[in-house]
Amino acid sequence: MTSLSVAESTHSAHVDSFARDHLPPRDEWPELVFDLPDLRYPARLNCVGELLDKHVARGRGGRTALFGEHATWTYAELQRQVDRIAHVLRTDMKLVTGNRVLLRGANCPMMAACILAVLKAGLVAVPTMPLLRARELGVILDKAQVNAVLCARTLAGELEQVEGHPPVVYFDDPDHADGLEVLMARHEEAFGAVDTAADDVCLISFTSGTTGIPKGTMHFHRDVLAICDCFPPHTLGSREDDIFIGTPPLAFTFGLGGLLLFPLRVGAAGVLLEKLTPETLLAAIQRYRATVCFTAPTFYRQMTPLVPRYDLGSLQKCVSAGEALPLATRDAWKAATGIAMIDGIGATEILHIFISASGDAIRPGATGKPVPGYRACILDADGQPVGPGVIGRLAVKGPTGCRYLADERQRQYVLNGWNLTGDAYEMDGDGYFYYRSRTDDMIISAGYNIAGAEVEDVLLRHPAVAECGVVGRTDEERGQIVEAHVVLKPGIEASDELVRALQDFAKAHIAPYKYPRAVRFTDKLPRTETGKLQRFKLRES
Ligand code: 3UK
Repeated sequence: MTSLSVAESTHSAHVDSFARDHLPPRDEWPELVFDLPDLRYPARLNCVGELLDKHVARGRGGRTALFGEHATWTYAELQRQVDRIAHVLRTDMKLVTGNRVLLRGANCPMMAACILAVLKAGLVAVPTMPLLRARELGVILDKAQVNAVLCARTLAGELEQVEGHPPVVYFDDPDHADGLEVLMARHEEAFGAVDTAADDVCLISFTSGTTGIPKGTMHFHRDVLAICDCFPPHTLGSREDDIFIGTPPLAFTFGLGGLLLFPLRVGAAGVLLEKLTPETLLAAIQRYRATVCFTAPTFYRQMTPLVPRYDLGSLQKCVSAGEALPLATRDAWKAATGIAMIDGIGATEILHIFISASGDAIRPGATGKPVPGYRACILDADGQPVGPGVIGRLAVKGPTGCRYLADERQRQYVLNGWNLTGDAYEMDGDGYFYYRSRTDDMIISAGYNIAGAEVEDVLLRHPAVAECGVVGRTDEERGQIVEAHVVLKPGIEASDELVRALQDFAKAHIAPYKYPRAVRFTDKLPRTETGKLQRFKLRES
């Protein structure tokens, strides 16, 4: 039997076939399943047509789409900005379909408009984290063979240090004759969404991986809509009168989905804020009357004691993702706000959340069940499915999945059609999924398997503890010992007595062999820009 090559399978709109040519071979892709009727998209599809133009065409152009610190745009205004940027990309910058455009900016309406314009113009967006340094940008520019850059003027520094970087147009730069705002002003006419194939690549998202060389994950126009049609309607229950707010950067798919794509899909509004602290996020929820919040567990922990100072009456739903949500954090947030958090595990490779639960379906300690549209199971070391009560490797499939840009690690992430996220999980008899640890972070001490997250959850319940990270430290006698790195609450002094108190507290609440034999106090835990604890740094410290 002959099979069509990837390039022949659909009629790509891409003149520059780089992205398509660098997809992994078809037999290394995960199996894609389209279990819901809503996931059957037409063969020709430009996601921006659905997310933006459709609302304007249906007479909803006057509704607010984006709130920002310096601009608030209705759907019609956002469309006008997007169309002008698309003209600049295609006419002034002479880009052809399939070209890659690197994007660099803090969360703000203009950054959002740039991303949408790249997609609408049939180009491929490569969004990057604002904090990346020249060396890291260089790797991405090279790996994705980037053709042009749209960059916020304030973030010019690191980019300009990259030798031989592609042409850049700066935004938030209204006084500069070559700035994006001046170029945009010359284009008044509408820009029709390029007639892309549903499986044309539109986004290369680099993993926020805590170690190793970043991996570019490639996603299609239909993937962008698929994530909007799984978690938001089925778990979150998003509606057109929702106002979405939160912290993750638009360059992190958690933020791209939660703050831009999900609101646009239902005609709701997103609030995009540049520099957020626990105080400013709470103040912004109050000010914008936000209804849905997306952030990481550590941010919820930091906001919890401050909640009584703000009017959060508008807030209805709180989504936590990026790392495991300790039960202690869930309970404290519920006590402070009355809101039961929606925990959800997502991954850059899969684009967004695939296991979660909300409302009455929440089971304490579990992440939840597969989001409608996704399937999940637990595999053992040989790739065989295991039943309830056995810890193994989390395996997922759905309408989206891992396709690395030219990367050998594709074969590690995909096994027999399943995406292996690198997480150790356990299922119960009712099909709920419980996070245990990253596969390579399981602590093995004197023959016992110990999940750091469980020890962290206990320590977080102690009144002296603000933050903690638990890792395995090499030990001659036991192989590894459990070591806790603890940040104390303000005003609490570290002492040997406190070490013993924390150890006794752990022994009293979980099996005593899991208690932290070593406790180290620190001012701050090392975290990525996406809120993930960098355990390897704790182990090295
Ligand atoms: C971990 C979680 C336990 C887990 C992400 C929502 O985090 C996202 O993507 P990344 O590629 O990291 C993926 C890994 O992060 N993780 C994320 N959420 C949870 N672990 N409980 C959770 N709720 O190790 C996973 O494999 O940075 C999250 C939406 C989009 C995303 N990209």
